[in-house]
Amino acid sequence: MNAALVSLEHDVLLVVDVQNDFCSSGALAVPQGEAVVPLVNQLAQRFAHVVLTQDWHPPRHMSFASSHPGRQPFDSVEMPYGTQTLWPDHCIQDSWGAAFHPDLQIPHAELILRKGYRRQIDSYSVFYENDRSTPTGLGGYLRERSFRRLFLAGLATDYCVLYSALDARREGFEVVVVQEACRAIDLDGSLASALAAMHAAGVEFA
Ligand code: VGL
Ligand code: ZN
Repeated sequence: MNAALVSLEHDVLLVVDVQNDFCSSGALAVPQGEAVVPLVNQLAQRFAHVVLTQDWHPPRHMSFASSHPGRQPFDSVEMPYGTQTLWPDHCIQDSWGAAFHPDLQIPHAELILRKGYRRQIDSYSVFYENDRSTPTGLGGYLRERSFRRLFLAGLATDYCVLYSALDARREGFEVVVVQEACRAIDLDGSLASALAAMHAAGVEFA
């Protein structure tokens, strides 16, 4: 990606869920999750505007397998809003796992957006919860600040980054996914289908 192509005024870098639980020693480790940290740090220096997001669940969140007796992590269950993958307990509010990776260094980040704090609904996208209709408020924030183009980096490519990128397109933003600064969980081919869905939605890749 050419730094000269970044508009300092209308571009924003969205750093998605670079939290301990998504890194190697975390509860929902994304393979090589921590490898994005130095890349994201460098990338952030090219942007005047950076937003960080944090997966932020209360204890006994309904996306946790432990909230469904007899179910295992990575099973699927039907929730009132649709099919939900069950995860190990992760990113519990104010825990070590929910904290940003200690090497993440983006002091000029202007907003930290938390999501997934309602016990009954998961939220992969940073724009809408998994019912696809409850907004996080980020769309309004970005519009009010006149951002037009979103660069996405972080974890995980096939969940939070995917759903955020698709919703951002729906909200009318240009979207660039910085693929080398993302890592995937890759359950049953979910990375390949995520890349295809993002291409089809007009997401660009850098
Ligand atoms: C995520 C699974 C569960 C993500 C969050 O940020 O990609 N994935 N919670
Ligand atoms: Zn989560």
